[in-house]
Amino acid sequence: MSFRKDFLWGGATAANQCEGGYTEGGRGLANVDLAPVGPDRFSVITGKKKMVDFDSQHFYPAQNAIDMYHHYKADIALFAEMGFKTYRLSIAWTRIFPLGDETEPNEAGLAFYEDLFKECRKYNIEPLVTITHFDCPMHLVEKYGAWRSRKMVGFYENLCHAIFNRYKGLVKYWLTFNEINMILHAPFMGAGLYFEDGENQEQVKYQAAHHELVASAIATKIAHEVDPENQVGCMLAAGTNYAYTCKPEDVLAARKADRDNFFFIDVQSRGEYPAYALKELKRQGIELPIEDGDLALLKAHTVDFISFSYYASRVQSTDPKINEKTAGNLFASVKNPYLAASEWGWQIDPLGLRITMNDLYDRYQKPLFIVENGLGAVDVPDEAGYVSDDYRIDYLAAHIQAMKDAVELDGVDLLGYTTWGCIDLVSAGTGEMKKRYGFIYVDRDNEGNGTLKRSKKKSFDWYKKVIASNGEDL
Ligand code: BGP
Repeated sequence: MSFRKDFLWGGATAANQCEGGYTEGGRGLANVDLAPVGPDRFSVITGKKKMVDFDSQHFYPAQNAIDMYHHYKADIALFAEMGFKTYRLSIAWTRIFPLGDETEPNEAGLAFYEDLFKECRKYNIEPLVTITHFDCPMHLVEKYGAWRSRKMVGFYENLCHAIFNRYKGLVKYWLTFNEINMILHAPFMGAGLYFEDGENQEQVKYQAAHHELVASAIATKIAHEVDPENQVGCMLAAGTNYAYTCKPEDVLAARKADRDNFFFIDVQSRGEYPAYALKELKRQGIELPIEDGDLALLKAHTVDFISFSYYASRVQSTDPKINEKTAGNLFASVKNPYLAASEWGWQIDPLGLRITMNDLYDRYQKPLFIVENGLGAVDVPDEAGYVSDDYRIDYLAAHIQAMKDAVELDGVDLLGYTTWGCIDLVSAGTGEMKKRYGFIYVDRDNEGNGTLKRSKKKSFDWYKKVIASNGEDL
């Protein structure tokens, strides 16, 4: 036996990618609602293009997504049928505080998630809740410039008070910010940041990062005060960096890329800004807006576990001739000649997961939780509407084997594993429906057409078997 008896098998989603119902129950507008499908999406999510109104030229998938807002009971029943022990989802901030700066929360929003969590509990499914997954109320974006403003810390604190108190006893596992390092790569999606012409973008990003890190420590503090049973995790878009060659310069470049990524988790888990980052920021003339008491707060309220997403490893080279690039969760990387890639160019590297787990466990010595992993692919249903997704099964089986090796052979302490997009949903990076990750097919296309009917793919029964055998039968 390699995995714990209480290993948390499950799947993961995010509110804006699956719920829809974007104006229902008093929900306010969020940044992610305004990221359209098509070429403009990238410039919006990276903060280069300012889009503050919907227009008829674009399609905005988050408006209706897969309408889980109205289907959650049936969807959770399907998760239970697969044997899920946990379901990772996120709370849409704008359902709880539609504008973000109100003093009183919106009861309809609170009631929606209360009901959803009770539905999970009915099947003994432990909710794993991301407090913000790429969402920020648009009102806060426009009025305060989102996370560039210190005021956000207080608004986030209000959100935490409201949800920790209301869901006490229903939710025990919390993640403060999804892929917190995405501030640096997708500033609008990650932290609601738009840039003004000529402003120092790096300064704004690190300023926002400090605010999020302070907010994360406050959330951890409140969570533990409200209920000592609460377990709070940070969440990193992970993926180890390889040196293209053993040339020391390449090795240093790979180490540097890893450290740039660890920056956030070093603060959330060790409670201190790492020396290498302080030096680098100083060299770049970036000032962290540290206020009195911030450093003590960061030190006192570190996370209980380290969660992360893993899709691909990356490669660093200092040789300008090695310039064939590949994608991978918004991180461009040098192409690795030893690896195959998904249709979107994300390199497939199961052993990289074992290496990443070892890197994180060696560095932080805290339990890990893999909260995203999976293969985005175009699924084509046969005439009977069935998807034989053997490619997805192969991908997941290889990654589960690698995580098993990390646990069994390397002694890594792993709490659980939730595959990304356990039910088909809207892609964060492209906004498309055709990039699917699920065990459950949803009849909806890129333009928003379709019956929304749910059907089990081949991987549904496979994952059920994996969970039933606690990962022994792959
Ligand atoms: C992560 C996000 C998810 C998710 C996933 C897959 O970065 O946390 O929200 O979408 O990547 O990415 P994509 O949807 O672009 O395929």
